[in-house]
This record gives sequence, C-alpha cells and structure tokens, in this order.
Amino acid sequence: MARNLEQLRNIGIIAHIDAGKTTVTERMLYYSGASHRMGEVDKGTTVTDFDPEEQQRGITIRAACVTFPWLDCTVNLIDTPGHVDFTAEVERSLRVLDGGVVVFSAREGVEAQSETVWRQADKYGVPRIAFINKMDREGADFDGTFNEIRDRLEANPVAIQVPAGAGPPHVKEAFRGVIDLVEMQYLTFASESLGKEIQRNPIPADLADLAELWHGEMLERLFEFSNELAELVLEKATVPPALIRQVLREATLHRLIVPVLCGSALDHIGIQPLLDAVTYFLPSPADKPPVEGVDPKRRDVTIIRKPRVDEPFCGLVFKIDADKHGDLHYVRVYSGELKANSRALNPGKDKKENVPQLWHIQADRREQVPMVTAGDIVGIIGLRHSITGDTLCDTQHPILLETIEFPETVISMAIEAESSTERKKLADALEMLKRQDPTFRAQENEETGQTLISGMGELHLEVIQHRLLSDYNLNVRVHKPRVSYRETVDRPADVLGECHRQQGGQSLFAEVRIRMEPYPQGGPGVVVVPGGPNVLPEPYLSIVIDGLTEQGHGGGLLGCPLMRVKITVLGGQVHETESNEIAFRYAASDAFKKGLQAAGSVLLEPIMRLQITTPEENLGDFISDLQQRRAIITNTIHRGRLAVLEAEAPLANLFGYSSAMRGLSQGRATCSMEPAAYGPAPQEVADSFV
Ligand SMILES: Nc1nc2c(ncn2[C@@H]2O[C@H](COP(=O)(O)OP(=O)(O)OP(=O)(O)O)[C@@H](O)[C@H]2O)c(=O)[nH]1
Ligand SMILES: [Mg+2]
Repeated sequence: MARNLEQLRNIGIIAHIDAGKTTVTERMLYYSGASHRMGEVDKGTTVTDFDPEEQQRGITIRAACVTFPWLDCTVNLIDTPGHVDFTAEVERSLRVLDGGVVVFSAREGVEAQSETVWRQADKYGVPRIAFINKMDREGADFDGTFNEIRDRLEANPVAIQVPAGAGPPHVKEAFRGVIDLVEMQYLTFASESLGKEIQRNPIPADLADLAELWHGEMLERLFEFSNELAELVLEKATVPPALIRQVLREATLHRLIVPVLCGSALDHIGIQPLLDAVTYFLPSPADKPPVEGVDPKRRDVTIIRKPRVDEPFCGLVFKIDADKHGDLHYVRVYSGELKANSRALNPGKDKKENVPQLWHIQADRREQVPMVTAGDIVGIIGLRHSITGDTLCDTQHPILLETIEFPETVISMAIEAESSTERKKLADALEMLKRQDPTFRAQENEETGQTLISGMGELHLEVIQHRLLSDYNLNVRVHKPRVSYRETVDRPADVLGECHRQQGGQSLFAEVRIRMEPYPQGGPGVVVVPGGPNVLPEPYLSIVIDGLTEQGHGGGLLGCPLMRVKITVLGGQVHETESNEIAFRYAASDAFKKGLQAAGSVLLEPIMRLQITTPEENLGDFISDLQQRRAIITNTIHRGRLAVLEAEAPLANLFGYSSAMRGLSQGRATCSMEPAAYGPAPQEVADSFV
C-alpha cells in the first residue's frame, strides 16, 4: 500500500444513533466508485452494516472499516455505531483515527449521544467537521442545530455551506440543494443519477442575501487565523477560495474551528462536497504529532515515533474479530513498515509475535497484502498473545503505547446452557465474544452452573444472546437482567493489621497501620499511597502497597467490586529477626479486612443519563412517570412542538423503559440513555445484599 502519506485520510464517522452515519458512508462508497450499487439501511443492503443482526435491526452494532479513493487521496473510514451500548466501538475507533466527521440530524439537533462522542473526540484530540444531515425532513432546522453545536458542544462551528430550503418536497421552500460559501455557488444534485451529477450554478437571487450574510460571517470567523485574509476583507477585496480553504484547513487541524456542511444523505444531496471537505480539511497521518509511548522496561522514559516509513515499526491493536480459525486483529500502524511473514514484539506482554498474514479490510471482505506502512490500518491473522489495546513494535526498538480504556459494565444477566454437554461449548463461545468486545464480561459460577454475563445495556446483552444462537447454535436459558452493583466505603477508618503467628517453627511478626476512606475521584478498585516518606522500610512498603492493591481487586463487604476507595499506609512495626515479606503480606491482608469492617460499606448502583424527545402534549405524563422511577429532571428544552427532557435515574428503575415510553407517547417519543455515574443505592436494596 505504498503511497504518499499526505494523501491518506484515516477518519471516523460518529454521531447519535440514527443520525445517518451508515447512509452517509454508503453514499461515499458509491460516489467514489468503491461500490457499484447504492444500498439502503432500511433494506439491510449497506456495505458497512453487513452483519445479519445489524440488517435486521437497522442499526450499526460493530465498527466497520472501508477504504475508497477521493480526489487525489485514499480515505480509510470507520463507520461507528451510535447506540450507547456499543460505545466501545467509538472509543477504540477514535483512539486510532486522525479525523472525524460528526453527523447531526437537522430535525433532532445535538442529541445526547452526539455530546458523548464529541467529548470522546475531544479526549483523543481528533479534529473534525460537522455534517447536518436530514435537511429533507419535516422540522429540519439548520440554524438551530448550528447554534446547538456552538452552545451545547462549546465548539466553534464555521458554516461553509448553508441549505437552500428545508423540509420535504411538499412544503413551501423545500430542501433542494446547498450553497457553497467558499466558492459562492449553488449546488444541486440530479436525482436521476442518484446525485452523482452535480450542477454548480450562480446563487439564485432569492438566496443571495442569505448567502452574503453567511459568507461574511464565515470570513469574520477566520479573521484571527490569517492576516492575509483579514486584510483582503478589510479592503473589501474578493478572498480567493484557495486562501479560504487553506485557512480553514489550518484552523481545523489545530481544532480551533469545526467547518459545518449540510445535506440529505437519503436524498443524495451534499455528500461529494463533504468528501471534498474530508480531503481538504482533515489531517493526514503526516499532520499528526509523533506518537508518544514509554520504554517498556523503564516506564518513566518517554519515546516518540514520527509518522514516517523510515522510523522503526509501531502500531496499536484496536479491534479483534474473533474466529474459530484464527482471530483477525485490526492494527493502526503509526510508524515504519510491517511485512507479512515477519516478527513483531508485543512489549506489554514481553512476547514475540509471528505476523504471518496481512489483510486489507473492506467491511466483510479481505484482500491479502504483502506489506503495510506508517498511517495504514491493517488486519493481521495469526497473532497469539495480543488483545485490544496492545502495542506491536519492532523487536529491536521497543515502545509501549498507551492502551485503550473502556467503560465499566452496568448490567448483568445470568445465563445457563441447556445441557451439560453444551456447557463447554458455551464457555468457548463466551471466550471468543469477550476477545472481540472489551465491554463484555462473562464469569462462570462453578457451584450453580450459571454464567453471569455483563455489558453496557439491555440491547448489548440481547445481541450477545442472539449471537450465541445464530453464530454458535447455542440456545441458552436466560434470567432477568439486573444491575451491576459496586460498593465503596462509608467513612474514614484507621486500623492496625497484624501478623503474629508461627509458621514452620518460625515466628512471624509484622504490623501495618492504614487508613481506609471514601475517595470520590477514584476509579475501580482501590488507590493505595504511602502516608509519607519513610512510613515503612523497603521492601516491606512495596509489599504492603501491592498486597492492598491486589485485595482491592476483589469484592468488598457486600461481595461487589470495590470502587472509589483510598488506602493510606500510615506506618508499622518491623521486628529485627521475625519480620519478613510473608509476614507483611499477612499483615496487609489483615489490615484490609479490618479496614473494610471499620469503614463500613455503601452499595453503589449505576445512574443513567436520559434524554427524551417527546411531543409537548405528552410532557406531563413523562415527567410524572420519571418521578416514580426516582429520576431527577435536570433540564427541559423546547424545540418547536417537541420537548426535550433531560434526567438522571437509577438503571434499576429503567428496565423495559423503551416500551413504557412508547406507551406514554403512542410511539412518537424517542429516548436515549447512557451511564452517567455510580450513586448510592437505596437502603432496601443494600439490605438485600447482607
Ligand atoms: N429523511 C432522511 N432520512 C435519513 C437520512 N439519512 C439517513 N436517514 C434514515 O435514518 C435512518 C438511520 O440511518 P442510518 O444511516 O442507519 O443511521 P446511523 O447513524 O448509521 O445509525 P446507527 O448506526 O444505528 O447509529 C434510516 O432509516 C435512514 O434511511 C436523510 O438524510 N434524510
Ligand atoms: Mg450506522
């Protein structure tokens, strides 16, 4: 795949569910010539939603990679799912991509999940452009959505297009084309050719004022980024489109602005200009700063690799398609080159990996390639030790890149194989599903024969259950889903952990004093720190810290995984002859147990953030229903005849909410929910754990 690095774009399409990502992708593939037939989500015929589960549901579940040419560039694109249960797919894609296209529905504006994916893109420093889709729909509102991008996402949007009209054909001033504010032209897309033919005309008189207004606004927003442009504007001279594009590019790459375009993917309007914008404004791998990692043997030493072919090879495994005949590992190559039939190092696991085959991936099709270089995305078959988030690098030049963090699971469900012969089959199948999905967990309980599976939501677990049946021919009995609880401690407690015992005729002595306390800013497990410089001599201090950290991975008093707990090692007693490492391990374990008892426990439950869009007349019903579910309503926004309710409620009270919601609004409301935080569970739930 040798080519000029400047002519490569690795981009992701991200958005709220149903905004039109897969439809936009499908159109891009068609206009670029990479696919000869234009598929539709509603018919289950798109290239990227190739999985039968996706086709039946009409939603994307797994991120899919495709490649196509545009202008003088090669575009590698990942179509991601919008449903919050599959957020891991967005996380891993954004971690390895260079730029993003964020799709909004002009009718719904900035929705809950648009905010989430926007923040994810911020986290990874991904420059992006925005596409306001569905301009053909009743109630489509370009200005409203544009303002929400500015206000709700706190972005700096710059419109480089505005729509000509809005809404479906039967309305007056229906949506019919777009005005290009850079070239100051009116673009229409011939429907006979499915939008393939574009007419570029002068702006019609009735749209001239609108175009001038937005053109001026665009230039004003670009003032501060270019003196040359500012001077031309002040002199009232025409600013050449090439200069505008150059300034737009610079500012987008530095994430100072977000160019905004619009169209209707379904009606074939506005896709080619969006593709132009991808190549003009989004970064090539060469525009990105060098990747940073650490020396795997000395993690305080930072190492960088420039995005160049002549640097040593490094890449990151970001996705796995598990398969009985050999997993397919997706790798983003950051530097150097990688050949088939070579070896690479997995520095995190300190294992050499054989790299037998390299594959170029086009959704569900693959083509073998002999070599890949910096900037590429490649599939490798034959790796044995690597999992998602692992680095692969040149065996002679180790570098360990930062791994990918995935969110905690919030919901669990017990499942059982139909027969004991199927039990082994089930265990193998779950193992494969776990390999490809880092937000899916499964743990067998030897005593009950049940397996507890956990994931990100009801849909996530339902899809897993379907997969077991369709892909593995396993019919499992399922129990009711329940919330994945966590626990933390209630109050600070100082305790003394002791070891005074005889072992093998030898006296063991150690004492450790610790404080265990709630730590709201902490994550899963416990954070262990020494209380000062010489609280305990080494190696005992390290032994105690490691021992306490390890204990923290187990459950708390109620048997749920611990989180938000801090332990400070305050001091201890060392005996000249009777203290050793084993004694301190015992003392640490004793301190941990006593600490949990003394600090008390608090059961935590997942709290979800909800966003409900409902016709105004049903608003009251929704509010009273939410109150019964222990919800706190955080915001109400009015958009035309629709009301948008934002609330937070415990997941435990939201099972089956989608059908309740349909009942309340005769199917006219839509809702999205995502995990917001863990909060204290009510006492009666906590009591049931004791
Ligand atoms: N009216 C109209 N409908 C559209 C447009 N684009 C997409 N749709 C429809 O909106 C629905 C969702 O489209 P998708 O392309 O699957 O949306 P998505 O963002 O990929 O959805 P997920 O992958 O499930 O998050 C489908 O019924 C599409 O036909 C558009 O521009 N106008
Ligand atoms: Mg999709």
